[in-house]
Amino acid sequence: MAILKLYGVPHSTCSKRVATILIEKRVQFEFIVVDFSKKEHKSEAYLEKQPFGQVPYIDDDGFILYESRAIARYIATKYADQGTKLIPAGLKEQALFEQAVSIESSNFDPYASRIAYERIIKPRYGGVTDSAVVELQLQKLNANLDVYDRILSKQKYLAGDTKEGPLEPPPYSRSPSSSSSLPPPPPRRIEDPSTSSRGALTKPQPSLPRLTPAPRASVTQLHIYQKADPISGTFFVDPRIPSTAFEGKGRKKNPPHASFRTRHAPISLDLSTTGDVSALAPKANILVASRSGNISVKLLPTAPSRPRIGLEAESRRGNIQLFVPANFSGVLQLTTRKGSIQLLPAIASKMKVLKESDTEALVLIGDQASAVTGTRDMDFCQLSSRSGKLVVGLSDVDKIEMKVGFWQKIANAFAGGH
Ligand SMILES: N[C@@H](CCC(=O)N[C@@H](CS)C(=O)NCC(=O)O)C(=O)O
Repeated sequence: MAILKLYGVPHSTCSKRVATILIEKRVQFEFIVVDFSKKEHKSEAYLEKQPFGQVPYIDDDGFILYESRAIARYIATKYADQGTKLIPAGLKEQALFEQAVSIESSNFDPYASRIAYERIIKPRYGGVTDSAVVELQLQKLNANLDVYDRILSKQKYLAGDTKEGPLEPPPYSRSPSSSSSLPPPPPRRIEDPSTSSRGALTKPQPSLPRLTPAPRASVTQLHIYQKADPISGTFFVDPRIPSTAFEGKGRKKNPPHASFRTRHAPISLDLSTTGDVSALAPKANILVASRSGNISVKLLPTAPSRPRIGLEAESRRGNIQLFVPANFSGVLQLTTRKGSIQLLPAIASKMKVLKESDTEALVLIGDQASAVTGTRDMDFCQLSSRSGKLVVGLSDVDKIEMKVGFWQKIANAFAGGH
């Protein structure tokens, strides 16, 4: 059977709605980008499939279906026995589920989508936000969110107390890092992160966002920027949803599926991937960047069935340390202009140096046979700092020796130490 094709646009809410369900139900799919700039969605050929000239639609082995909620329902029913259970059994439970679905499409989406259109889509295409429209829609939305709060003060979820329920409205939920000024995310339902697979519905934390260290997708994408607050936590990145980060200005060649950036503050992360290896998105691209903060990344051991990691860590003045697991198989590229490079003993004994100078090192670690077939099946970590120190080690074996600083020496002296 042919792989399901999802025709959509990465930043479109409706496309993300369908992608979210496909991921929750663990259905392999191919995301085919419809080029709005070429008006592909208004072409005769496209209108044959989606007569309203909108995204998304799916082609499931020749079966064409559009309307994102109808697609979501079709996927949830077809794959009822796999992935997250989304539609409850039982007459009354299903009726309450339908009620919640309807609440989203009548009392949330019309307002949120209008605000998103005015504030995000319109300016992107050269238009000007109509703040009177935004104000009015915000008022209506906020009034409805008060009702959400009222419902959720009596029951756990919008559909009742059962865990199965509609996943909306994650597409408009704001990631903790979002710098846009969308209204506060509507769902006030808070789940226990250790049991939840729906982190997008949890209340965002103002700083130090931390996701559960379970290899299940909890938010569709995560892009965190903190000016002065540190970022730390454990994150499993799934590369199957095309990245929407860094569109337009500051566009990156390999847009990251997750990014963690600060201006001055340190970043300390444990990273891994989740989902399955796919020909479409073989690597989970992760960007970790700080202007002057120190960066510390530990890659967690990853099963061969998981996607490879494409890590880019950069700091202008900060130091970067990377620890890789014993089963790491990949290429490391380290570059510095005025800083230094240090490869700790255990990792140094496992690596093959491809290129080395005072300012650059290119090394291969692990299964060297895959290097012959190219780097697609390997991890790739690129570390660069203009004046900071780059240190790479093997997790649990290599140790970084902390130099005792001036103030520490004074403190030790007072404490009777050296
Ligand atoms: N009710 C439809 C709405 C589809 C829709 O509005 N799609 C937007 C993107 S989120 C679109 O294609 N806009 C372009 C247009 O209408 O020309 C669904 O849920 O699929």
